[in-house]
Order: sequence, then C-alpha cells, then structure tokens
Amino acid sequence: MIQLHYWPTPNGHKITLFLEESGIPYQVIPVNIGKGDQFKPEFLKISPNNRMPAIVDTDPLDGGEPLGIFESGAILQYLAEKTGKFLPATLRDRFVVLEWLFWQVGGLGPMAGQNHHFGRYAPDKISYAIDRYVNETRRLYGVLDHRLEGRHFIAGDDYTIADMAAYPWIVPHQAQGMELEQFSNLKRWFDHIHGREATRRAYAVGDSIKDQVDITKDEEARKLLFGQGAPKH
Ligand SMILES: N[C@@H](CCC(=O)N[C@@H](CS)C(=O)NCC(=O)O)C(=O)O
Repeated sequence: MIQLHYWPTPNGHKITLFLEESGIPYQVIPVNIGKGDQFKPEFLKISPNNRMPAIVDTDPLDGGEPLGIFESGAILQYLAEKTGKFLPATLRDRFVVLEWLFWQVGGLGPMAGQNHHFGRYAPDKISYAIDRYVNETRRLYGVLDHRLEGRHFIAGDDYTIADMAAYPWIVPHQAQGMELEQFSNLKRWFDHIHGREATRRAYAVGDSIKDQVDITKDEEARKLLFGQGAPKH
C-alpha cells in the first residue's frame, strides 16, 4: 500500500495523477500546509524539508521495512520503477523522461511557484519580481511548447511521469499571467491531459479534502508558509 502524504497543490496533484493512472492502491493522509501539519515530527521523519508530497510504501519491492520518500520527482520515479509504468526501460528513452522530469522540478515548478508568490501572495506588489517570474514562466512555457511540436507527449508517443510532473503547473496558467492560446502545442497537450479520466479522478481527490483556507487572507497560514527560518534541531 502506498500512503500518500498530500495536500491539493500542484506538487501534490503530480502524485495523484500517477496513482490514478496506474491504478495501484493508495491511502491519502492529508497534510494541511495552511494549518502547519508539515511541521509535525511524524511528518518530518519522512520529509525533513517540511514539504509535501511524501509517500510511505508499506510493501517495497526489496521486501524490507516500510520506505519513506520525499520530493515529488523522486516519488514519481520510485512509483514508475515499482510499477514498470510511465518510464521507459531503455537507456536513451528513459533519460529523455528524466531530463524533462528534472526540468520541471528544477525550473517550471520553482519559477511558476515564485510567479504565484509575488503575483498573488506577497503583501507588496514588487513589479521587478512579478515581471521576472512572469517572464521566466513565459520562457518555460515556450520551451515546453517547442518540445511538444510534432509530439503527443513530452517524451514522444507515450504519456510519462514527465507529463504528470508538468501538467499541474500549467493548470493555473491564468493566475500565472499566461494565455494558452499563444502556445498551440502546449494547449493541445494540456487539453488532452485535462480530458483524461484519471486526471479527473486525481483532481477529485483534492476537491474532497480541500478546506476553505485562503492564504491571501489567512494571516496564520501566511506566517506558517512564508515566515519560515532555519529549523531547530
Ligand atoms: N521540491 C518539492 C516542492 C514541494 C513543495 O514546495 N510543496 C509545498 C506545496 S506545493 C509545501 O509543502 N509547502 C509547505 C510549506 O511551504 O511549508 C517537490 O517537488 O516535492
């Protein structure tokens, strides 16, 4: 059984996308990041960076003790290796997927995340920061759009963990100041993934646990999320 420590944000949706596509059994353990669940000692044992998602596989392939994994890219790779799905076995094809997976976790995710922060959450609207991250988000959309020219999916004909990592960060495109109509290949890819039955189920998992905390207004949630210093040991 996969225990998924989860909250419905783009990084959380990546993992429910995989789990719903692959059909392996899982149990959701909500980590309400607006209420501070990510700082609970039990969670920090699995995810020392106080970020979700994280998983515990109670039945790992090596037959050993339950295995905890944090970082969405590592989780996707682990689940793909465990199930033999959504990551090709051959060397060259496999590394195409891993390149784009790392591109997402090191580029699209952090840049779009800062776009959200300075555009939506920062109390002061700093135009230099907003422009910087909107421009960088646009550049990355352009890179992905170019990559998708003549390809169904990021790695080619098959849907892979690279697509599952990127899609949730394109979902909030309007809030990021992007118009999908300007990126025709990306829009075609987006519409396809949006229409998949497993995508609908993955996002329904989030809808079922999401509460109404609005972090643009909830001062406690803002302090928890945006006022963090170095952790005490
Ligand atoms: N690099 C991490 C990022 C995870 C991440 O930033 N998670 C956010 C929600 S999207 C979180 O848990 N935030 C809690 C906090 O900021 O304390 C990954 O890809 O898993």
